Amino acid sequence: MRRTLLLAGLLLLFGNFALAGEKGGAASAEAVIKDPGGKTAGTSVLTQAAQGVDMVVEVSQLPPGSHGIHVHAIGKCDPPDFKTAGGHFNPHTKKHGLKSPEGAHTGDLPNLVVGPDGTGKLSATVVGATLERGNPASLLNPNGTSIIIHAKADDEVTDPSGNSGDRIACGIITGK
Ligand SMILES: [Cu+2]
Repeated sequence: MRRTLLLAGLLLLFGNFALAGEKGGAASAEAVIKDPGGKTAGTSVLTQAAQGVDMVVEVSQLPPGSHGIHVHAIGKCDPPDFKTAGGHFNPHTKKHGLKSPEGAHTGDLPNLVVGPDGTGKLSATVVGATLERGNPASLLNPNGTSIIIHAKADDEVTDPSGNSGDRIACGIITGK
């Protein structure tokens, strides 16, 4: 009798885990970031957090300096201009800029700083986003999303893109 109960309990537990996995979608995601020539310029790992999605981006072989970096609204990275990635991911219809009084876009992030050796790392949270599929704020929504790195720094206030210039690298965010 006790063994039967234990077995039933275990089945219930595993059943719930399986259900949570399906309903909640991926708990993590990744992106391979490529330059306009199709060469890998970096990677990103994204994990679900309480306030949004934690994101770590590591790049190499990029021009030194500060670069605007955002989550864009479409999961497409067609070279060479990466325009197919669309505008910034903005499910809550705010204005651009972490310093804007009417901001920010969910996809807005602090600038990525690339050192003299061409490498850089950014750890940030995509506040208000989720990896839960079926949620309008999901980075894994049916249109997909992408990470874009720009030629210039984002001034963090000018709508819609912070004067950050051309798109120099792009990576499609995919669930694991
Ligand atoms: Cu951008």
